[in-house]
Amino acid sequence: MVALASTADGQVQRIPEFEPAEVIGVGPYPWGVAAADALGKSPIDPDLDGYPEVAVVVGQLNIFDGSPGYWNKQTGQVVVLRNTQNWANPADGLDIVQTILLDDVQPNTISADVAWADMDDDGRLDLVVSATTHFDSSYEPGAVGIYVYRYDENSDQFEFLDYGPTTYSVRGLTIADFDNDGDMDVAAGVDFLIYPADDYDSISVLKNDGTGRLEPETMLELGSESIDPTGTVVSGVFDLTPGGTTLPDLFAFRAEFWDGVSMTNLDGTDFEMTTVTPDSCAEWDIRDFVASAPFTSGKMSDDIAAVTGDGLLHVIHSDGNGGFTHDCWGGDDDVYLGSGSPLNYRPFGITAGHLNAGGSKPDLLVADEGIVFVLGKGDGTFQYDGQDQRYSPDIGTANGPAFRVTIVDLDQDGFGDIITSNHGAPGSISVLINKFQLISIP
Ligand SMILES: [Ca+2]
Ligand SMILES: [Ca+2]
Ligand SMILES: [Ca+2]
Ligand SMILES: [Ca+2]
Repeated sequence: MVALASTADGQVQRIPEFEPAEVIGVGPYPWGVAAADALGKSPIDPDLDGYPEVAVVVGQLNIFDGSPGYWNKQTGQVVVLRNTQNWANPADGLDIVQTILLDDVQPNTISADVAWADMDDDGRLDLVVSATTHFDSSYEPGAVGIYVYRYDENSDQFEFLDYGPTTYSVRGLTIADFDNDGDMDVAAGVDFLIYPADDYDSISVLKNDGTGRLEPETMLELGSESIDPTGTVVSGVFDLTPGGTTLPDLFAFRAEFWDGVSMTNLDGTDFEMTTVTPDSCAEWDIRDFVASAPFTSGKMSDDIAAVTGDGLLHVIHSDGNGGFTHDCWGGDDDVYLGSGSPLNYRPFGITAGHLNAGGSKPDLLVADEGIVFVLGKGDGTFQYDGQDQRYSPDIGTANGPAFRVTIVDLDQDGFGDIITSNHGAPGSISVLINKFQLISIP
């Protein structure tokens, strides 16, 4: 069975369409959102069932209210939603089953991003949360750093396991086994809400001690004394030299210098820094919009996608040796997403995943108040038509702009569905079920 291709407007991939968005209230100012199969479909049937659960951070801090932002004096949370498998009625597909308060160390803590990973190596996914502070000088600051909540099979809930402090408030989170010892480690970028300040352009790496607890932070300096924090960091395979593929590398942009830094992992602790500069036709003023994925089939290393405030989606191509290339002179490496695209200095999200039948061709989804996606062609370029509304599905009445996004197959029909966290009060997530179906060609 193959997907029926459309050739209208010169486009060769069929554009996925979505059921009307289901909006679920989760609490004030949601930030990061992540999905993975972490629970069974009910407490009575707690074994894993293949259907992904959702975790969304409820930050309690309005990131769009300028610096230092508006904090509502509440502790940051993580809300866990169980996948009930009831996708015949998407309103019944997710149930809130736990609300975790990040008050384990200091109640004035703001939760930022979240990821699923089996930290304690028991075969079940745990929650990793980055924590920033409320930036209100009249209150004691929160305990910034990385929090780990492990799945407990007796309670079918997540319980506090560890807190790894970081020097600065952290936001963007990426999980990988950086030292290749079989245990998942954590890297985080500095929250740009800390701006203005100095020398915040670093990445915090916290290794797993083998039990899910975190070793003391290693700070990776991005080679400057920039006043601009790093915001988001991504991991990927950017180094194909012998031994390089077993050590996940890192990449972050430096907004102040309009460039990026490729961090080649040498041994899990030492990283070799390579500055990546765009061609003279481009300026990379990028903070939160970074994703890595194998956009080029057969190349074995990952590429980087990022969005700038002028509405351009940039793709930079790994050379397999820790470096990157970017051709903006007719090389189709940039996609203009159009007006209404992401604004400078505004944090939003980008994610890679599969939205149509091109299983080996990752697509990209961008939060830009609403959402917009582009379809990967598998050669590092993307199919997109800004005039076609199907590329910008409606997120419903969401009480806030789409902020973080994720692509995950919630109903297990083989096609990626969309979840957005909507950064308002009351805040919500929007769930858009993909209607894509394979069509047999006789
Ligand atoms: Ca599940
Ligand atoms: Ca676990
Ligand atoms: Ca490790
Ligand atoms: Ca689906």
